[in-house]
Amino acid sequence: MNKIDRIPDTKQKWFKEAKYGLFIHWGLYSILGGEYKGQKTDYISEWIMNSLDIPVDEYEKLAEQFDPVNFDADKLVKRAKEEWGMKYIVFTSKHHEGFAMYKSEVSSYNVVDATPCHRDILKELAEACRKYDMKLGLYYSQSQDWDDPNGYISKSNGHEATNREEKKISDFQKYLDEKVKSQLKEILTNYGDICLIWFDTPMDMTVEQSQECIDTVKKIQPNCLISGRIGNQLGDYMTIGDNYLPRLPLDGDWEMPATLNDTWGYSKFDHNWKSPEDIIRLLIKIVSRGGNYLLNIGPKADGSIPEESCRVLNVVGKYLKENGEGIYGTKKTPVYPYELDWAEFTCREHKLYVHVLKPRKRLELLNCANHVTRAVLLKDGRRLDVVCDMTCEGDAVVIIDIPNELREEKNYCVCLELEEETAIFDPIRG
Ligand code: H79
Repeated sequence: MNKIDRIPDTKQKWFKEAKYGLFIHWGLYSILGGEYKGQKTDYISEWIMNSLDIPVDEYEKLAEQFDPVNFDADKLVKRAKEEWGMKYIVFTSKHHEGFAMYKSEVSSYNVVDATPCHRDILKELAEACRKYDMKLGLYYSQSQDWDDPNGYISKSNGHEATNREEKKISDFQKYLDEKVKSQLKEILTNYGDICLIWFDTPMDMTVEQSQECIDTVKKIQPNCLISGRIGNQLGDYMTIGDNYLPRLPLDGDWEMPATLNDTWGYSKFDHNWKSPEDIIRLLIKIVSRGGNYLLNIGPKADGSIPEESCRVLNVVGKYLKENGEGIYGTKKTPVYPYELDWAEFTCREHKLYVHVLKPRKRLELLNCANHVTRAVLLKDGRRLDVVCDMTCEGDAVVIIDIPNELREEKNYCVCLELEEETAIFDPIRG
């Protein structure tokens, strides 16, 4: 079978069940917050070095300002786990800018050697993750590196990068051999269990070069997963395009990386925050289509988390606390034949979860042909009246009465216990 046709399967229960992870984009770009010398970037803020063509030696000086006095790894991981309901964290150990957020022996362009704070941020995070039993994955930009003369640099911003010369591909191999593989070894050796390496933007990497990265990872931590963006369809799971939600359920293991506003790194200017309702709906859609939602925060340079992010994540976390049974460990869900604005569905064996996202007096599931033995409100375990019926037109319908005091409420979940193993949605008949 062609690799391309392979259904990605991590064979790892935790990944299949996790459903919700926290992406953290933090680096020197966080200091700029989308603005350099009075010039704002129109693009995602972590790309500012590239988009504004900041010369390497100027950009490197930013490290002298990095002193995150308000970064508290323990508090962040505890929050992610207990308040926000995330099951794993993915942290930028090195983004395209080339700066390592951990103590590297390979390059002194790292957070311990090049900054006044001398703190190994990754170590702090890894210790907190161990303490709270949180899985930790690491973003590592294996191909673009705007600091290393042999790393790729994207020229897709419509103009040639002025601070770099055209490079031969043979030089990329040198960068791969000398920086990437050595740094991968460091992050996989010195920080305990790493659940995945989040490779990104493979550019023109060859099959062999992708495989070399994979071999480097697996030799040290065989259970460490490889993101889809290692390139050449060699990842352990599929990584969907940034902020692109698949319209239909997808077979196999996949993950959608996404932002809360329109940038990954911190930006002073981006106030386009999604609402908690947007995020809850996206989470349920992603989960019902079989994927994991990797949702991003971009800490400020001082290590604090933007207040707006926390506000949204807190509300989503509350939904998960009350209704997590309808999210974690659920399975790809059959496509319900109608577009409803008030409900989304998830499922597991013998259970169909109706996530109610707008106020309703009653839930009518036209064309749902299951025999429902019980309907339970997840947040308090109370039983709701349910009838499996037939409409005047002869279609199957399941009707759940919503008690008076809940009729103005939204964002709750009803579990339907089914005689059948799966949800049965009849096709639309005229
Ligand atoms: O880490 C985040 C992004 O920085 C990274 N992937 C997520 C998880 C990413 N790398 N590349 N891309 C996203 C594609 C980026 C394309 C663009 Fe641009 C960057 C569009 C706007 C800025 C390059 C520069 C193309 C146009 C201008």
